[in-house]
Amino acid sequence: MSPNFVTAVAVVLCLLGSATAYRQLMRTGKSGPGVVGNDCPRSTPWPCKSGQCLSFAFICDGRADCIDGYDEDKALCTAKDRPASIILKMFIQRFHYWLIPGVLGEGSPDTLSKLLTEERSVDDYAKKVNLTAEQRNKLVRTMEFARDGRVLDLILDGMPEDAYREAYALFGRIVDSGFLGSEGI
Ligand SMILES: [Ca+2]
Repeated sequence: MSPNFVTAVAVVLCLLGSATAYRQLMRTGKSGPGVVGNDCPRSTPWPCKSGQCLSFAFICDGRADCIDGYDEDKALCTAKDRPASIILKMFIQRFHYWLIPGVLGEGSPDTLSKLLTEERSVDDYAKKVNLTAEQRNKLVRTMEFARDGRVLDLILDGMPEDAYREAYALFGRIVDSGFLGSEGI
């Protein structure tokens, strides 16, 4: 199991934990160390805010199963599919001379990593970072090359060789989460 995966799972568990705490608070009017767990059975351990219990398979599967649709909440599902922003931030810091502004645009590693984790699509990201059309296309191309394992094309495009493993894992995962829309297929 890769550290990235473990961190991502930890982030999702935190999000799920805060949803549980929220529901507990709504029901009992109190929270704190004495309040743990939820009333859902083991087979369907995830509590909707609206009170139903779901198995993990129903979270972010594209169909609303909670009455209020919280299992398909955009922020929840984007975070579930993306690398943790702390991992992205370390990657961007390490290779900033390649990535900023050449690939990701202008911004601090902190800001850019958060936007890459949270923005639904490359166009939303491009707007927030004020990318030109040319910069946006370069970002799309870099992510596609990384996802497809085209090392040589990435190097010809300016990638330092030792950035490849992380670029492949991190950008590949962002593309797989639907960041490029129909362009990423
Ligand atoms: Ca669902």
